[in-house]
Amino acid sequence: MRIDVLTLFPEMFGSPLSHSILKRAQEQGIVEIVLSNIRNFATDNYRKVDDKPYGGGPGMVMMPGPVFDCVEHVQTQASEPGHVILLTPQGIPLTQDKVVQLSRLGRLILVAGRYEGFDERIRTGLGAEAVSIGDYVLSGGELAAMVLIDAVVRLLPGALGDGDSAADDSHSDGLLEYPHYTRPEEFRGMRVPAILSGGDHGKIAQWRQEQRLERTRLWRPDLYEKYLKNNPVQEKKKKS
Ligand code: 6GU
Repeated sequence: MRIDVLTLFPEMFGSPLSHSILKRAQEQGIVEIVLSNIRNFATDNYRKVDDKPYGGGPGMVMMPGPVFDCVEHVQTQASEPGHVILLTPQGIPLTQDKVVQLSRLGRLILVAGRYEGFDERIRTGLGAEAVSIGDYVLSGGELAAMVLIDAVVRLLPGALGDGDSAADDSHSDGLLEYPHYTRPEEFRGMRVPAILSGGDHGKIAQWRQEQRLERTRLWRPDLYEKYLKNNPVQEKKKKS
């Protein structure tokens, strides 16, 4: 997969992209991540990329020209035009289902917004999709782009090490993950649940599933309702 990131702050991406799974995936050629500075596509002497909103109101808006030119420039660098995503709090929510869909594409072009937002013609004219990472406001789309990149790249074949698996991640099937324990067996008076060291793998699997249901019900009632709708059998099992 190739991921282009268009941003006014390419330096923000250095550290997250050069550690752990993202670093390894790039070294192994699983993903190529290319950063471009939108300001290099400004056309005036001040390298201006934002301007006042038509109709008035606070803040500044990202101008269409530099973003279009930057997208079109990176599109000349690979055969596929790529799926263009604008990172903005107005976008559709990024969910694990969405991440899985994106991980199946060959090329993503991520545009990180700053200021009050993008001129609307950036979205419509580029056929772009607006994506948000949650219901809170960040100072810009860069951190959101990094979140999206991390979530997508770890799903690419070969990106996770042998010991890791995306299959039983929280959210991969609509429930949160079960609680984990490692040594020591007793820590400051808190013991590992006996069932986990009992060796009965059937009982362990059942306990873990109960824990998943219970913590999802308590902490994410929204996910729990959805899960019960999709898996009506589970409810019966739980009550018995
Ligand atoms: Cl994608 N951008 C900004 N600026 N804030 C956000 C966001 C994106 N997602 C959640 N909050």
